[in-house]
Amino acid sequence: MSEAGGGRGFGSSVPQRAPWSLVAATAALCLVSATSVWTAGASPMSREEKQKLGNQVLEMFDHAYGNYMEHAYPADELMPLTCRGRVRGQEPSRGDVDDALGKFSLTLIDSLDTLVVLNKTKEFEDAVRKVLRDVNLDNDVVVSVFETNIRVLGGLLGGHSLAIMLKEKGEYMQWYNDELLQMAKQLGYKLLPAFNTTSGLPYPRINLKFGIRKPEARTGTETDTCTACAGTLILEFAALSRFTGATIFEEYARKALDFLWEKRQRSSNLVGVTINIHTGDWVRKDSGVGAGIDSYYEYLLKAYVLLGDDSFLERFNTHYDAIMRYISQPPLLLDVHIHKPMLNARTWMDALLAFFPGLQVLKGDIRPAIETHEMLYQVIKKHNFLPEAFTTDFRVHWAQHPLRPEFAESTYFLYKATGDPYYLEVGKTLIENLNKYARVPCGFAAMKDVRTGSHEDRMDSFFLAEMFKYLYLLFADKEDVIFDIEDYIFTTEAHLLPLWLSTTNQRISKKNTTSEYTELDDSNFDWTCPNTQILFPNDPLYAQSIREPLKNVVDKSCPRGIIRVREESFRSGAKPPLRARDFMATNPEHLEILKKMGVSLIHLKDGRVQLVQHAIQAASSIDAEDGLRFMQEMIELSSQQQKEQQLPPRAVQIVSHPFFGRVVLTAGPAQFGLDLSKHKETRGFVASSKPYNGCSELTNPEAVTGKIALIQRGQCMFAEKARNIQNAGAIGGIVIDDNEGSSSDTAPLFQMAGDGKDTDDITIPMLFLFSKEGSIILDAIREYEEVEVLLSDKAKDRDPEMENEEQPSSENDSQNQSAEQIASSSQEVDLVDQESPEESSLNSHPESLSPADTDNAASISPSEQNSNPTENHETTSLDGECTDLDNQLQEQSETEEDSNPNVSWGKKVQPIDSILADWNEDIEAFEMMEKDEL
Ligand code: DMJ
Repeated sequence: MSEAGGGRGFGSSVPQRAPWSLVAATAALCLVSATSVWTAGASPMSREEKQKLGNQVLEMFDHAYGNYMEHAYPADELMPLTCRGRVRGQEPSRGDVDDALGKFSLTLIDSLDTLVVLNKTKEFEDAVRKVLRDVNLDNDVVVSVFETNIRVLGGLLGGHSLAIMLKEKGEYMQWYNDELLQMAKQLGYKLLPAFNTTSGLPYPRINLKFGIRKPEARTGTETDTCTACAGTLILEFAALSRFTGATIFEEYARKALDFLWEKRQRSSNLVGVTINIHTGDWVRKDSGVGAGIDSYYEYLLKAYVLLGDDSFLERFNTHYDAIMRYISQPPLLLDVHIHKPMLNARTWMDALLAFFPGLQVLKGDIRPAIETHEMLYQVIKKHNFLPEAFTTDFRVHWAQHPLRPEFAESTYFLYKATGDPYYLEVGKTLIENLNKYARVPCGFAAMKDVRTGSHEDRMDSFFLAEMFKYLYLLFADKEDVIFDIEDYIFTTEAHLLPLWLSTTNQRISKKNTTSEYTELDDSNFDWTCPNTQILFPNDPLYAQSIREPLKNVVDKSCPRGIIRVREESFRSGAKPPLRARDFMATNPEHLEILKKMGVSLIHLKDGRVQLVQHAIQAASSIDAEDGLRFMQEMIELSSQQQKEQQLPPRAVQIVSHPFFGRVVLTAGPAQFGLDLSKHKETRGFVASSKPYNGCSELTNPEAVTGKIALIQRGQCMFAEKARNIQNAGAIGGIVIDDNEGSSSDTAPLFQMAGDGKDTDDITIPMLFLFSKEGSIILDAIREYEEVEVLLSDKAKDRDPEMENEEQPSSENDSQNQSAEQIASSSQEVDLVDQESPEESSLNSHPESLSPADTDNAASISPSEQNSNPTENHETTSLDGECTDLDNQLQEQSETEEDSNPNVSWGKKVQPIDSILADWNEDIEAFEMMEKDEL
């Protein structure tokens, strides 16, 4: 898509403005531009290069937005692999993720203010006209209240904010008469019925046409919502009230926030992930800063900035103090239990927490922001993108990456706060990776698996709302944006709301809750503005000096070695409690410890051993608590290792013109034939076999010889198909599902099993594609005839050279690429090897949980009763490299103890009854947590 008139790219001349102001909003807002402060450190980036990168971002936006408008609009989102619109009801359901889609041209609305930030004013004008002409907010469709608020209401309000700004300038939008605001108001009224609960917390979903109550609504029976879902409304709702004068919206959003505040866990000052909207009971009591809670904290601080109401800042500070005390273990941010905050609830982190360093910048607490951001960047360098979840030792936990913008957001804010050009280099890497791995001919596709580089047919609207804004602004100088960005605050979806709203229509009565706030000691306010010492240390190398010790934190991490343990116990000379990962059922000392903790072993008939905890039988309440944690660790270890046992998917990468490796399909492996994880990849042109089911001798051997044969699933065993195509001379095979419409987006991948006989005779690689992925290849054959693919365990990097590889590859080429591929994936293979079931006895954990009334149970198989060679191996080989981190932890724990004398987790005595009650809730919450999607 070409940039239409009116758009100004980087480097064009616009009237010079005043230099950056120091502070964007009210007194506590610490978002500062320090670009002029920087004098040394990482090499500064020239204006030319920044402009070049800015223009690259513009071109990428055009590619994403242009393809959406051309191939998907008026649908909600673009499906970039099949190059069409995603219309709810017409595609297989993806569960909760689809609740963002309300048949209201979501991507267009979410993109409105991005167009203005990127100086595409003419396109903005066109887009607003399309929204007014085409969008219907009255569809009979059940949508998420949270997503509709942040993306659609926020999108309309952001569009309105910039439309009136442009109108005032006198050139564009002269015809505009608050039409977007009227739509926003209409939508606001549509969302209000969701708040019809005694608590004031909104229902999680609403039917746009029928609301909640009517039978046709098909919603309104839910009992739970996430904290972020109920606590991320105030910016949009208050803006709507203040723009329109209708106070009801701000009142409802405030009421929900007040309720959440009342329900915080009073001793830890933390909130859980999920809450019952009727009773206010916490349903999930784990607490972090990522999925399910993230933007609740964000909105408390930003509500203070936008509305100038001190109570929001006080609440935020109270929560922030708790976060820094319990959740922050720099550079990690690890979930804990709200009522046992020294107890980690997980051994992994989710990608959504990547926004937190950006929020810390706004708060003015730069040091931990730099540390966490650096850790995240190293994870990205390892996997090209931030996987949806990764473990504390930085292995992939959930492998998808839906092009989330949070890390770019934090990078932008950190650059503004420090002026360190390092963050420009980080942004450059993000741009390169997006182009190299996510760009497809029809937009940008989410990563299905960051390890293989395979794609998902999905481009979420937040990619346009947020990613391009933050990347563009990162490289922009003040004159590259046609308005002053510092006059606005970013919502969680990066929509822009003007700060002047703070003094407009303030007719909402504020609840006086100040007396309820926790007394905070002075140290808490060291983190808040104004603290120019921390924000603007005189040393320009400040950020670099904080990053330096963390340089190799990801590569040299000691597997599972950096989770907080009970430091107090160590220092008092007590033995550290038994960790689940160290447990050996053959070690009498361990069995003795188990007994003390109230954990008994039951030998099951099938040879497995079941662990059951009766807290009441523990020697003391502290032992009971240790037992509780041991059981929880055992369950988590078990589920994590079950996950690791699943064979990682393989990749089918289309390498011929016009794909050039940009489309990567997720494929299932086979239990027979060439193992692509151990051997080189196979590259070749594809040809359909005859008969297509491959169940008898092929009648077209000349067509498949030297090629990768396509065969349809069904009618005979996979191994039989493999033999038939191998006999016909094929060098590989792709089985395509015969179940029309199936897709790896909606169905779990599986391995193709052998036929029960010896399959050693099958030497070619075989992969499985669901029907949707298979049809991408079949469509490509129809269109381009010659289609060449690469079968591998990880997609090959798409460097520009691949575009020159239009000639059919010779065997030599293939060998060379193989070497390259093996080299590029060796790190990954090692990692997988380390975790392979053969090497880790705990990998074969058959989890069996029996949350009987007061019992906690987990089962292990006999093979698990030995020591864990993987753990031993990993710990031994990395021992030396863990020293730094261990020291850091030691130092951190000492600091924690100094600054927090009230916390003495090891000594806290909790009555057995309350431990049992907590445990039952924990175990349910834990099971739900594992099931939950981000
Ligand atoms: C966005 O829709 C918003 O930032 C939300 O708060 C959570 N994250 C997604 C994008 O990852």
